[in-house]
Amino acid sequence: MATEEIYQAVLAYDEDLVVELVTEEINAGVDVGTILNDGMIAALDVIGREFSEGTIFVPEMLMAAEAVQAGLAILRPRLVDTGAKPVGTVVLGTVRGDLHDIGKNLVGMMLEGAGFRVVDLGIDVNPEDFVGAAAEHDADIVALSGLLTTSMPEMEKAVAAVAAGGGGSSKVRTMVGGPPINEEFAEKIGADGYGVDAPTAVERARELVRT
Ligand code: B12
Repeated sequence: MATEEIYQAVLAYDEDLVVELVTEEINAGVDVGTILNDGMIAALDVIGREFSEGTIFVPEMLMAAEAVQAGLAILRPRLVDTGAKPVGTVVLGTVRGDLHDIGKNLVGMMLEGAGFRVVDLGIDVNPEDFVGAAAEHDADIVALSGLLTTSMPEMEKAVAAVAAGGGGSSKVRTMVGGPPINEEFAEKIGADGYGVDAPTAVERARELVRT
């Protein structure tokens, strides 16, 4: 089964093969969610475990990430082009000190697919830049991603900065996510929403623009 082959290709850091197999799977009509979750994200979880165990190091983790990014680029049009009407604007970014962006990118694609305009500020974003972009783009939501435990205090600072309403953006709501984040933490830092994954991010964003 080719989804299993995609999983193996990520674990083999074979970017070209990932691209080839993802293209094949899409053409064969395989569900995008299956390719994503069972193929690519499942492999990244293994990579994370191997890194924790010390059997692989940062260069290998980076190669696996690049293979997944290449596969995601092929899935992107399927996730984004739904023709949905604009429902709101989301400023999105990974918090200061954190360079991980695969999950953020996925959240961005799914939000776009659900009809949100997404302004992606990238990685390592300062609290002031979230505030500035929210005002500039008249955002409804600022969505913050963080993968490191050291990102958690940065997330708290960014949420506080947005909530303080710098730049006249006091109506802006905040939404947070990433593996070290949970509902309790989101509540503790005063975020308006938390999502465990990209589909939940879309649900939360819809709720936030409705309320
Ligand atoms: C790939 C990877 C890297 C790549 C990142 C490349 C890139 N372009 O992103 C590289 C090699 C650069 C890297 C570097 C490092 N990494 Co790293 N990395 C990973 C790895 C293997 C995968 C992350 C990933 O992309 N997952 C797949 C995506 C789709 O999942 P996700 O990010 O969780 O996103 C989903 C949800 O969380 C949610 N979500 C995410 N964001 C948001 C935002 C909102 C608003 C919402 C609602 C939802 C949401 O939706 C997403 C989609 O479903 C993880 C292990 C793991 N399995 O998570 C380690 C991991 C995160 N890294 C780790 C570490 C330690 C590091 C380094 C410190 C290593 C080092 N010694 O240098 C550096 C840090 C660099 C930095 N300053 O950021 C640790 C973190 C430990 C911790 N608790 O702090 C992990 C967990 C590995 C481990 N087991 O030890 N890493």
